[in-house]
Amino acid sequence: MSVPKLITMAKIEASVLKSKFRGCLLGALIGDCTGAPFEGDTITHGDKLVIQRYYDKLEDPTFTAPYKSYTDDTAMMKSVAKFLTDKPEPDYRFLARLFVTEFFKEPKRGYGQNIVEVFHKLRNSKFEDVYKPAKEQFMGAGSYGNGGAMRIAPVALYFHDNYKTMLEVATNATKLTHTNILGVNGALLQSVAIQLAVKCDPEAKIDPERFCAELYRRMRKIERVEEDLDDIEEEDDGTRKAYQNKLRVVENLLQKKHDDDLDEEVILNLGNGISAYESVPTAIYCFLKALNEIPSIQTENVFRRTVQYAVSLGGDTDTIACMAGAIAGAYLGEDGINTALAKQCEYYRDVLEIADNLYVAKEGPGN
Ligand code: R7I
Ligand code: MG
Ligand code: MG
Repeated sequence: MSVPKLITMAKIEASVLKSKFRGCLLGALIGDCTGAPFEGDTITHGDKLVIQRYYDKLEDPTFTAPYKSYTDDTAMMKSVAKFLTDKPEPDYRFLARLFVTEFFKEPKRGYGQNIVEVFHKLRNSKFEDVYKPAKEQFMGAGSYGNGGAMRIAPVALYFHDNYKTMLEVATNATKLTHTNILGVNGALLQSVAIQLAVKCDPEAKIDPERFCAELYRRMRKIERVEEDLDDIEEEDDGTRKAYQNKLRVVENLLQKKHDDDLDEEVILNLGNGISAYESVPTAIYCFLKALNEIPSIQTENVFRRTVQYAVSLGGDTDTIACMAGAIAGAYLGEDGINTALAKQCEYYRDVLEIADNLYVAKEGPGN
């Protein structure tokens, strides 16, 4: 991919950064809450019209309905934020305890099947070796679910100015539950995408091709590390370059003209599943595609377009919309998000408070 470099801001003003912290976590919440009712669905052309009307209503300030509940995506993101806000240095045992406490407090938030087993093992072992239970899953292969990626936004925000530490903390935070290299690298890709979106000027239009090329450049380095490992076979190129290959697909799909058949191609080639590999690149594609108009979606608002498009692909809708929403919110900031839509979500005010606390923990109270 030899495209010109992405233009990012040299310095981010305090008020803009604060708004981006809010936008990112709010974006994740809205994607989770509004996407959850469609999780696991196959979406037909008719369903897309229903989804259009659903978001029209949610954006209408006079519309009253019971709030949309959040799921495990937000529940776990909460713990990641607390882990960064409450201690001066990363304490992964503390994070493992937060995950487990949150789960046993409200187990019915739609958690993945495997991760529930990890939580039980962590609790039963009294958190002795917090990395052991996750390593044992799937006969030692570890989970490649998207659970690591869906909750990673606070890490990308907190370390927005420190790329190396962001990758290190994201890796360790993910490995508490997901040790498969596809699960870990999926979380890294999502954190890299959010960090890059934070650096983009909300007043200037992002060039999707350049954004994608930048992600590709970074994943090439991240995935190259694995080449040194003896236990990965040379011919296992699918795993070694999984995300680089997916980003090439993203780039290719972005160049195609939109119609319903293209959505099918997206689902077929990028995926809409529960694995990180079949959902993180999809979320990135949703964000980049929604920067421009999408004929089947009637809205002027980029954030809404991102989330609505993600949901219209079906499958793991809460999580793909959560991840796409986090990236869009990190780019646009809180101002890019319709308040009426945000207010339809459970935990809306709390998420703003979490974002502000994270911002203060990072930038200091005077900023
Ligand atoms: O990744 P995880 O936290 O699940 C997140 C998803 C999101 O969509 C949430 O909204 C919620 O619905 O769940 O939880 P895991 O249990 O670790 O992974 C999810 C699922 O991926 C597992 O239950 C398996 O079905 C599948 N999976 C695997 N299957 C076979 N081999 C993950 N890793 C493997 C594997 O190595
Ligand atoms: Mg969920
Ligand atoms: Mg999900």
